[in-house]
Amino acid sequence: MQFVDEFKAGRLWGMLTSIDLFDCSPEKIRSEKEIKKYVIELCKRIDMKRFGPTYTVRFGEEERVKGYSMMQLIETSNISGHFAERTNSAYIDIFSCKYYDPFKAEQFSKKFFGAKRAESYFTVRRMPWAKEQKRIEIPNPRDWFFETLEFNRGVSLSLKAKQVYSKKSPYQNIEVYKTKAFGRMLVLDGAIQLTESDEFAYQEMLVHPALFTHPKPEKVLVIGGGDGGILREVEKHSDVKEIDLCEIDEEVVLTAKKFLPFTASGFKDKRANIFYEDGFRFLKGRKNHYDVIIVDSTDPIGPAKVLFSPKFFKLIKNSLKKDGIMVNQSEGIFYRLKFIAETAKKIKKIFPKYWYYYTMVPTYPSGTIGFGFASKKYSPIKPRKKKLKGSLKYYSEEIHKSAFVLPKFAENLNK
Ligand code: SPD
Repeated sequence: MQFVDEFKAGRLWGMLTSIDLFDCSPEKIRSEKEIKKYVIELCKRIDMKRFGPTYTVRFGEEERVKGYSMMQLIETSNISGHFAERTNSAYIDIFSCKYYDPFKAEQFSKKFFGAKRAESYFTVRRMPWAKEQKRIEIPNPRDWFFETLEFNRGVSLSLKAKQVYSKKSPYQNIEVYKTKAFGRMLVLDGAIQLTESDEFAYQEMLVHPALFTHPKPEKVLVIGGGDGGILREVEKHSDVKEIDLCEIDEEVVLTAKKFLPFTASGFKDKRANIFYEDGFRFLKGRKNHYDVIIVDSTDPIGPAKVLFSPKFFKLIKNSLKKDGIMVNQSEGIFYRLKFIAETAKKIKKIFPKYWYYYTMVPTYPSGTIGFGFASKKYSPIKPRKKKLKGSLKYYSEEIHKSAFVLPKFAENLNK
């Protein structure tokens, strides 16, 4: 990195990282003990020697500034911060003449304080004689989106991106970015849900294997799928007569309609009925009703965790007709094989038939994501032939068949 070389060459003498953390864990930022623990751990992570103790002062009964301020001397400079209780935010500055990794500092701080969003800024201080030198460009995290995929193993995905929308709904943080490489991008609670240029690989593969397997998929239910992309794909099947979509968060649909026309086109079809409801409640009221149920969920943490539970799979089974099929978002085999195997075990206890299959999506963790295919009667191995309205970019008969063939390390899932 040019920046490091500049440091080594002695042309820069200090770097300052300002980290703003939003929606932090209230318990953490209100605890003097946790703040001190954070400083010690941060210094270890960025290899910075501390001098003296961490000073903390509690400020104000005035609401606006209520909270702790912190100061820690470190080799060649200091770390300071303020922890604002009114807004659950933290503002941390790390200034040092010794090089450290600002991204590491940001990622660790975000994780430690359980922040939902972080914004960081870097700036450098120069030697007086370096004034005339060409300004170096320092990557500014404000222009980059980071998704921490595997914090403990140190894996993250970064995309050059500008935020165009952000809203906190009652269920989650919704963000839309414009990325340089992949076009528009939808992010929920920090996790990429789709991008304009690769979403087809996910939506087509969650929908078409089931709809090419079922001989008469007249009634289809989509659970989740608030961006509309799954609807768009289901609507390509003219044998589908009725599509219900049950999305808990209306804000996702509104966001898609405003910023993601390429998926929101799915809301225009007359066969689509939209329900803003909890999936559990919705299913309880519809027994023996659907031919195919498609679960387009976020990752199995937080609110979506229940969508991977036996209770949920039982409800789905009851809402399907006697030859019904369920397909669900089921994570990728490189990072989540254990979870996938556990979920497969749960589904196999409830449905007579189960397979895992997968697709490739460059902006998802490890570039792959898979689906569960649970069936009361039909096997997906031989897709039927039928004509679709509209074109496809990923799905084909050959892809359908090959998607169920798993790499050696994961083949037990389908045994
Ligand atoms: N790791 C992210 C998985 C996202 C699955 N849902 C995508 C929604 C697209 N309709």
